[in-house]
Amino acid sequence: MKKIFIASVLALGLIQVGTTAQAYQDNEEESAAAGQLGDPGKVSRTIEIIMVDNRFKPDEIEVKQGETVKFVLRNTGKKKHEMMIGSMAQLDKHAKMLKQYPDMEHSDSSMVSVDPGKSGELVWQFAEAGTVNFACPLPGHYKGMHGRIIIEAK
Ligand SMILES: [Cu+2]
Repeated sequence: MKKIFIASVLALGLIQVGTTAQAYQDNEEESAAAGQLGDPGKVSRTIEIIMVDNRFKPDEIEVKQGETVKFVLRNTGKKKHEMMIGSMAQLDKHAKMLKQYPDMEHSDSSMVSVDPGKSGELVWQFAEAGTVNFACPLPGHYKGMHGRIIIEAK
């Protein structure tokens, strides 16, 4: 039984590596810099995103290079959700870790965790033009809970 379990964990690992490689091919020009935590005093725009079980609405957002955006996340679902901003590689890595260790305490400046019926905020400054991804990295959510932020050049 133990052997079967280990084999399936390895198989999942391989699938995720495959997905990452595919994402790289799709986004060859994707910037490595997803941006950074923004200064709440410099917010130029507030964008509301609704979290449902298990999707983001909207799941495609356009911003301008250098802009500081305040994301207000409203969780209207029945489960806890998270929004994490990063490259596909960063998101894949984080989701994979959570799949292996679901009870792992995790927090990062690039993410916000929102309980059902609650709201959360994430202020983010976008650096380079290109595409940045966001996702809910929680196990069972990650596959469908994805979005894209398109950063328009100045
Ligand atoms: Cu979620």
